[in-house]
Amino acid sequence: MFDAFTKVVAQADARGEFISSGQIDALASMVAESNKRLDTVNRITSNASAIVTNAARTLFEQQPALTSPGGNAYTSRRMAACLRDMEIILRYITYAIFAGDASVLEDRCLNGLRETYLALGVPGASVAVGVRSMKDAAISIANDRNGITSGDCSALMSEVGTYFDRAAAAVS
Ligand code: PEB
Repeated sequence: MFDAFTKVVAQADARGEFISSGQIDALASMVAESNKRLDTVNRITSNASAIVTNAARTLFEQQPALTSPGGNAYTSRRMAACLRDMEIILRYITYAIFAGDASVLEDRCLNGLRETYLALGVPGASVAVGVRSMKDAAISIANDRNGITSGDCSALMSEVGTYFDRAAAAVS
């Protein structure tokens, strides 16, 4: 598991090189902008249950077969497993945003997830729809301009988007 700093160290060491000035500049700007990152993690974390519930509701409206008899979210046991899975994925995404690196998400959540869903008979493409719906909600909450010092969050929001995209791609 890496963060943005240890990733740079591991890459430099693999090449037997010192850390370059370009890498230092990139990390220095990440530190300078870190309040935005922590606020983003805080906003997504404190709205996690609404993000999960709304995304699940949207998914089940779009794919009613999931909650009908025989569907993968039919019975409260499967429904609970589904909501739990979406929450797990969102939680690992908040870790990746915090660390500024996707490795925690890749290694501890997405690695083998497609195969797990295949084995369980859970439709990965439907999970991906749920993840994309969480992406839209999380970014609109994190990027809400109300009541904050206004600044440019476009780079950070696109970084956040990439973690959701990775999760969706990993299961679909
Ligand atoms: C992954 N999900 C399920 C299981 C596992 C995971 C390992 C099997 C064991 C169990 O039921 O608890 N666990 C989960 C995860 C990590 C982990 C992400 C990462 C660290 O450890 N059903 C739907 C939707 C979708 C869904 C499409 C969006 O209709 C999910 C939610 N996951 C779902 C369902 C089950 C499941 C299990 C329904 C139960 C399947 C079953 O037992 O029939």
